[in-house]
Parts: sequence; structure tokens; C-alpha cells
Amino acid sequence: MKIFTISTILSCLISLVALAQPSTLTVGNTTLDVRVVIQGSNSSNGIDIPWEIQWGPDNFIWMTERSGRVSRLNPETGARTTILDLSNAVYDQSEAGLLGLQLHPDFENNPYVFLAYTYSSGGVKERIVRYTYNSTSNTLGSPMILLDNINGNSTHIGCRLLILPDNTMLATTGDYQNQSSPQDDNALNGKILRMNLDGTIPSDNPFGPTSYVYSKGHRNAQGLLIAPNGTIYSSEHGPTTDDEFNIIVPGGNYGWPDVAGFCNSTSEMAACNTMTDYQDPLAIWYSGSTIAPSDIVYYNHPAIPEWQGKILMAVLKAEHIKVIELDNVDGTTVVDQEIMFNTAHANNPTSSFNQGLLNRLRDLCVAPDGRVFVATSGSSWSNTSPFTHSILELENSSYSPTSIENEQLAVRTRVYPNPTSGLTKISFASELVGADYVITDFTGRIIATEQITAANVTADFSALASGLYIIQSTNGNYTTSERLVISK
Ligand SMILES: [Ca+2]
Ligand SMILES: [Ca+2]
Ligand SMILES: [Ca+2]
Repeated sequence: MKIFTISTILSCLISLVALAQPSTLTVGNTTLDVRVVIQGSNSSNGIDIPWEIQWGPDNFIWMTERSGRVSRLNPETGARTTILDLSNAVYDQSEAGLLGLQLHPDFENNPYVFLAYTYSSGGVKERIVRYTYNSTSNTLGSPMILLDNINGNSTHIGCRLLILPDNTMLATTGDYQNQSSPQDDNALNGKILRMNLDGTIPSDNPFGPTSYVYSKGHRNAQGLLIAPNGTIYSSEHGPTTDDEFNIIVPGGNYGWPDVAGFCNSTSEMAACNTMTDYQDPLAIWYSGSTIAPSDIVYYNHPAIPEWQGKILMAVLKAEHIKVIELDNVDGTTVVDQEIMFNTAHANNPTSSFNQGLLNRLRDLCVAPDGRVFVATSGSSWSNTSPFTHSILELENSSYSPTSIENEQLAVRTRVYPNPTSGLTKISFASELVGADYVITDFTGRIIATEQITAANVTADFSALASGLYIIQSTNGNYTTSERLVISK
């Protein structure tokens, strides 16, 4: 007769404890309600290793799972609809599978979904493919391969995608456990690649119009974001030390495999001296261990004031959300960082893992109303047990936008050209004529205030530095907020 041992019973109890999500979390003076939107189960409606979540213009969460499903998830009800099942096509193993997802920024007119996944074809490869969303059938179809035959592996395969304001797309590739690739300009691995949204190479790529390479010397970048000021940030997994937080510049060399973390040892400094445009990270975690940083997002909403204007990083191994505060001049230095929801790790950051309140965190997305959604991935590297893979909503339910904002009708402002550098045409809705318009930079700092004297005006932006700005105006029942990109 088989009886349960004490250790089995204990591990069951520990599992039960680990399953429970906290119902609230504290961020400074703010209390966040935690709600499980959907969690893993053995049924087809559960989820298994959610890799990417992105808020869509339809107010659904668009989600990949590593095993090969793309879904639209109703964030209010948790109902999910699989709109593409690539499980027969993807190579799903360890870190590899269906990974990155991006929606076209003008999805109403260009209903494209960009995916990155690994597949088997004479070894493991990875590809980046564009699908078209059919809203009638609620499915993705018409795949168009943008780039394939990139060398892959079961680990170190990158696959984070990011579409930039100039309608090009960045894609991270890992070193696929081949350390000669990151410094080889002719290899696609160990790089951040940049392509047009049809898969062609942008003519202004830094290594010339025949190279997809945007930056080199990467090991395995798993996070990419563009801040409102136009700066691109990335998180990257280090070997056994030195996870990195980088600013990505075109043509930059991020050092791997000759440099891990800061260029600070004798051999590293010798290597750095031979590199063109070597870039040191802004921060590392740590010189004696790693945390496994994943998705990064820029939080720019008053709903959680402690996080506004800061970068949130989902952390896998060390089980926390890291809040990164940058200097408000040009965002090139980390002035503060905070470990959320893992007191043990916060108290002993180089050695305490696996004690986070939310387990391993892989991905984030922010709703337009300031709610943060988190994709969790169980309590260990190999964890596949039900109910530990989830999408959680973090909401400050005591926050409510002022009623005047609720009643205002958002109207479009058209800016041409955009990006721009000098004289620029701005077309406002006629309802706004007579009101002022305000131009702010990414920190919310007011750069200029002008009156809207006519629906069509011409402005001279030649005095503005390159970066992202917001044109805003409010008049009675109407409001507008439009992005303005200055590129010189
Ligand atoms: Ca995301
Ligand atoms: Ca580096
Ligand atoms: Ca180093």
C-alpha cells in the first residue's frame, strides 16, 4: 500500500500556499488590488507559459503562449479566444517557442500582427512573420515571412519585437549558444535587428542598406521599449553574473562575449579598446549573480503615482517587478531602483530568490486607464503545474480620473510631416479653435504654449531637440493628444 510521505504532504502544502495570489499589494501610499484574469489549468481554456501580452486598440489583451497559441483575452472576464494555433509549426522547448508579438501601431488601417517563433528545419531556426487579423472570423491568416532561417536553439534566442515610431521594427536575437556570432557583423545572431514592416532592410541601417543589424554584441535581450523621449532601452540576460540594462543606439557594440556587464576587468578593457562604439550598460544585476530580467515597459499614468514616469521590469528568477527611475534630463542614468513584491530579495538582492509574492514574472502591459497586467510563469524554471501561469491585473481602484475627462470627446489632430524637424502643418478639429495648445516633452514638462488661431496652422519646430513630444489641447467638451516626433 502506497502512503504519502511527510515530505510529499509538505510539498503539497507548500504548493497550495504558492498557488494563492495576494489580494492586494502595496506600492508606497497606493494599494493595488490583485485580480486573476486567467490562470493555467489543464483545460483548453487555461494558459501555459504566457510569453508576451500587449494591450490592443480593441481593449483586449493580445497574448502569445510559448506552445504556439495566439489569443485575444478579454481583460474584464478572462474569456480567451485562440485566433491562431501554431503549435504544430513551432519548436517549443526550454526557452524557445512562440515568443514575441507586436500589433501594427495603426491597427485599424493595417490589421497586422507580427510574431517571432522558433521552428525546426535542419536544426532550430527562428523567423519573424506578419499575419493579418480578420475581425469577421476572429482569426489570424495570410502569413508573410519577413525574415527566417535565423539560427536558433532551445535557449538564448531573444525574439523580443518592438515597432518604432518610424514604422520600422526591432527584433532581438540571442547568441544561440554560439559565442562567435555576436561580434560577427555578417551573422544575424547576438544582435538587435531592424527591418521595415514588410521585412525589407531600412536604407539608413547603421551597418549599411544590406544589413539587418542595428546593434551587436548581445547575449540574449528579453526586453525592449521606446520611452516617450525616443530613447530605446533593453534588458538582457547575463551568463552567471551581469544581467544588463542598456540604452540601444544604432551601431552600438554591447560587448558580449568579450565583456559581461560593465567593461571593468583587465581583459574586458583590452577588448573594449578594440571595439567600435562600445556601450556600457546603465545598470547590472549583479556582479555575483543574475536575476533574469524580462519585459520592460514605460509607465506613464497617474493611476499609480509612485510608478509614473518610471520603467517597470518583469523579473523571472528573482521574482519581482523592478521599478527603474531615470534622470529627467535625458534618461541616460538610473537614479533609483526599487524591488517590488519580494521582500526577501529586496533585503538580500544577490542571493534571495523564489520568494516573490507573484512568482516568476515574464511580461507586462499597461492599459490606457493605468491598470498594469502581469504575465506570471510559475515558481521555477521548469514549472508547468496548473494555476501558476497566469495573467494578473494590478489596479489602484481608488483612482478615478476627473469627471471632466470622462465627458470630453477626444478629437484627432493631424501633424504633417511627422517625424518633422522644422516647419510643420498642424490640423486641429474646428471645435478647438480659440483654445491654447501645449507641447510637452516626455517628462510632462511644458515646452511651448500657443493659441489655436485657425484649424490649420503652421508651426516652426526647428528649435526643438530630437525626441518625442505630445501636442495637447482641451476646450470645453473636446480634447486632443497627439504624438509629435522631432527627428534631426
Ligand atoms: Ca508586453
Ligand atoms: Ca553588455
Ligand atoms: Ca564586467
